[in-house]
Order: sequence, then structure tokens, then C-alpha cells
Amino acid sequence: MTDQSLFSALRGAFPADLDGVAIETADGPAGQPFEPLRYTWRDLERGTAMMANLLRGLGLPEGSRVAVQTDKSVEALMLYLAVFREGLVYLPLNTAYQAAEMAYFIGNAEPAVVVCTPRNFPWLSRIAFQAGTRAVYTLGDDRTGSLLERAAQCSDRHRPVPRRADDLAAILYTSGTTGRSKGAMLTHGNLLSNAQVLRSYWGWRGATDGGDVLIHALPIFHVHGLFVASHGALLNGSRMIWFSRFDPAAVIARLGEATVFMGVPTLYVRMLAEPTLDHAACAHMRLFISGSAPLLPETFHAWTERTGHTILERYGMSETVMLTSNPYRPESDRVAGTVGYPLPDVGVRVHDEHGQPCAAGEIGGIEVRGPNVFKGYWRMPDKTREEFTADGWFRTGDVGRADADGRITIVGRSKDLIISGGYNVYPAEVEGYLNEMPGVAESAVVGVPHPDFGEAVIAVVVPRTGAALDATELVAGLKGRIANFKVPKQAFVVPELPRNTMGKVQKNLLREQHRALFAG
Ligand code: MLC
Ligand code: AMP
Repeated sequence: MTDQSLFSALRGAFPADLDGVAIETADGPAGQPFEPLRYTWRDLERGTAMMANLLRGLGLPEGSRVAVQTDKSVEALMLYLAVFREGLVYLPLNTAYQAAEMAYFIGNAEPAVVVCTPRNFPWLSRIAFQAGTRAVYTLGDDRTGSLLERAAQCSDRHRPVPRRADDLAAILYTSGTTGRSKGAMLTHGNLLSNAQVLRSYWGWRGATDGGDVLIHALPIFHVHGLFVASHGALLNGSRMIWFSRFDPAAVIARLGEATVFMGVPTLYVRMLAEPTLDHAACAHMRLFISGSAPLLPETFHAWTERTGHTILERYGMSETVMLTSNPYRPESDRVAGTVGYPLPDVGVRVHDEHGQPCAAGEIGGIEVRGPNVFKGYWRMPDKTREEFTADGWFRTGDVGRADADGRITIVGRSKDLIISGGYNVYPAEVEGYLNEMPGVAESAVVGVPHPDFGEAVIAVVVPRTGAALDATELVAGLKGRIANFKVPKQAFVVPELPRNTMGKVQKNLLREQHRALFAG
């Protein structure tokens, strides 16, 4: 069989000189003295081989899942690559997820292997073993833990397992409108085709034409940091400057050595607040890319003024990887508030609620198809069917328009979704937790504008008859139960929720009422 595995393609792009630096760390574990670590391409080759051999030793059946919730580290990236190297399925999980969320993911995905931080091992291993997981390893951000201890005893030679384009590579959980997360199944073909398209569309430069250097400052448990950023650099044999957490001043200080940066809008907002951001700091840079949430035109323009660079905004999602992008050239064709044109081979159309095509400039639901579009939701065939049209296009749940020349603008979402600092929050899930709290009759969770996070989660809560509720205690009660980015930044206790004649909660009124909450 022809090997169409993502790992083989990435490995094939390693430079001939394996002793060159592939990744240099820019920070280290919090509270420890920092010494930069330089990982060569040979280190990646050997490290992934040893981890893949450790997994091979478990004798897992094809299609087995490896679920990973660890702090960001180069070893965590190697583990990701090692899972593909061994032909297994990777399942990344946000480090903010708490016990109840993790229990759902592990129960639903039934991973054969779980890798977690040493501090979470006591409770997470219990959840995993109850769900039938064969092995639980730990991986600390300071290179401690059983994963590396065990892998160190394995051979550093490993023949990668070949995969077909249609074979499952990763499962990415995305929150569901009903509160239950769905696992989007992405194939090797989905990931590789998208990485190859972006490589040429964004003009990545190989070692022979200058050589790009990527500042990697995003988490590696979602599409943006894991796929778009990492694959971009790896498929091009480009060096990465690796931040385990985002620090705006520290990133700006390294821009002089880099050429490419990717961030969610919050990262750009925070860098703009640094006095050191100016033309000189960005003189060496080739490309700034933004995505995962709408980039405000004011941020776009402020960036151009301060740095002389125009941010390139693109649009994508977990189910589809990248869909559209503003042009790389000419730079003047990158337009604030738009997400650009469909990527080569990606079909994007705008349809109305009756399934009819919208005219140019008319607003409707954005539907997509192409080699990048996922295989379906893990063990949810009905949900999968619902999200595709009869003629096979995926309904993104985003609302927008296409201009006469095909340029896409996103104007809203038909899905009830809040995007806070690039993380997705489904109100129904948070409402579910609130409604379970003592004294709560019902609740409504909405997103309101926030200068740092773009949107912030807030909750409006109605007490049961006779119950007294304290808004601060409600928020405190959610902390530790759900991921911190889902916890409302503020709650309000009200006697009743506004409803329309059909009895439906009028969230637009709540949004309007609290619109200025975080203004300025
Ligand atoms: C952290 N907090 C957040 C938050 N991140 N609250 C809301 N939204 C967020 N995104 C909480 C913290 O826990 C803390 O709570 C308080 O808010 C202040 O935190 P902070 O110190 O300011 O946060 P920080 O750790 O600096 O993190 C902010 C951030 C991070 C922007 C760096 O959120 C981040 O890395 N975002 C990127 C997300 C991303 O990669 N998205 C891509 C998805 S892929 P407390 O209670 O402790 O005060 C995708 C598809 C596509 O969407 O198209 O790319
Ligand atoms: P996720 O489920 O985390 O993959 O989030 C995907 C969603 O993020 C998309 O459906 C969009 O709603 C949103 N998104 C991604 N990129 C952009 C962008 N550039 N502008 C506006 N929304 C975006």
C-alpha cells in the first residue's frame, strides 16, 4: 500500500542535515531557572521512534486512541508525532478540562492509552482504568514522568506504520449545542492535504530560499497550534522558537529571529499593549497570521500602524481544518473583517435556510466541502448526517456572505457559541452546570464584548422560589468543576429571564443589556 501517513510526509521534509536545530525552547517550567534547550531534527527522529516503540510494545489493535492532556512541551509534540508514527489515533485534550469533562471524553473515546501530567495522575488514572484504558503514562513539562522513563528503554529505531489517506488520524472534541461534546474524526488525508495547501498558499520558505522560523506560542491541543502551526513548520523543515505559554513581551523580544507568527486575536491585542512592539521589532518578520475568532478591524489597523505589517486573517474549524484565507500576495489585498478566499480545493458556498444558494453579498449559512472535511463525529452517525446537506456539504454553523469575487465575510453564527480568547464555549453546557446548583431555577449564558478575550462569558440566573442566590458564589461554585475559560466572568441574579411569545429566552436582549459590561 502507498504510505499516505502524515508522519511520513512530515518526516520526509526533515532537512538533510539532521544535526541542525529543529526546535529551540524560549521558556521553561514556571519557577525553575531557564536554560534554552535545542532539539535537533535527529532528536525528533530518535525521540519519536522511542515513544512509538513504547506504544508498539503494548500490542494495540489498529484504530486505538491515545488521549493526551499534558502541559505544552517539545516532548508533548514528539508524543503527538510518535502516535502517528505508530499508526494510532491522537486525541488531544485542553489542559483546562476538569474531572467531569475528562470523564466524559475518556468514557466516550475509550482510549487505549492516556498520557497526563504527573499532578493529575491520581484522579485521571482512576477515570481511565475504569473506562478500560490499558496504560496511563505521565509527562511533566520538565521532562519528568513515566512516559520518558519507559521510552528511554526502547530502541531509537522504528519503522513508521504506513497509513492510507482515509485512515483516522485524530479525534478532536468540539463542544455540542446540546452540551455533549462531539469527537470530530480527522483523517491523515484531511490533515496532510490542508498542510500542503497552506504551505504553498502562505509561501513557506525552505532552507534553500531563506528558511522560515516560526514562533510557536499557541497551545497544542487545538487545531490552530497543533495542526496549522506545527505542521506548517515541520512540513517545511523550518525551525521553531517554542513558547510553552504566551508572554507578549517575551514573544516580541524574539521576533527579530523569526519570520512567521500565528495567534488568536487576543494574542495580537496583548502584544499591542506592549511598548516594545514597533516597526524595528518586526523588521525581520515575513508573516503574521490570525484566526480561531474574529479579528476586530481596529486590531488589524492598529497592528499595521505599529508594525508596518498587515495581519493575514484566515478561517477554519476543528471539523475542517483551514477553509479560507486572505491572500498572501499582494499584502494590500488582505481586508480587515474578512476571512479571504476559499483555499485551493476547498469548496465554500453560502445557502439560505431553504437550502437555496444566496446571491453575491447576501447573508446565509456557510457550507463547505473538500479533502480537508472530516469523516464524521465519533460514534454519532445521526449527528453526522444532520450536519451534512443531502448533496454532501458540511454545515459550518457560521453565517456570512460571499462577494462577487468569492471573498468571504463572517457576520455571525447560527450555532449558539461563544468564542473567548480563541476557546469555544457552548452556553448550554455551562447552563447545565448552573441549573444543577442548589437554589437555581434556570439560567441563561451569553457572550458579551470583551477588550482582551473578544467575547466573555456571563451568566444570568433565576433563583428558585424562596431561595437566595449570591452571584459571586455561583461563579466560585463553577471554578474547579469546569474549564476556567468556560466559567462566567460575571453572573447576575434576576427574578426572571426575558422570553418571547413562544416562551424562548431572548438572549439577544441579555446581550444588549450587558454589552458595555467590560467596555474600556
Ligand atoms: C484563560 N482564561 C480565560 C481564557 N484563557 N478566560 C476566558 N477565555 C480564555 N481564552 C482565564 C484564566 O484561567 C484566568 O482565570 C483568567 O481567565 C485570566 O487568565 P490569563 O492569565 O489572562 O490567561 P492566559 O493564561 O494568559 O491565557 C489567555 C490566552 C489563552 C489567550 C493566552 O486563552 C490561549 O492560549 N488562547 C488560545 C486558544 C487557542 O489556541 N485557540 C485555537 C482553537 S482552534 P482565573 O479564574 O484564574 O482568574 C480553532 C480553529 C481555528 O478555533 O480556526 O483555529
Ligand atoms: P472550533 O470548533 O474550535 O474549531 O472553532 C471553529 C469556529 O471558530 C468556527 O466555526 C468559527 O465560528 C470560528 N472562527 C475560526 N476562525 C475565525 C475567523 N477568522 N473569524 C471568525 N470566526 C472564526
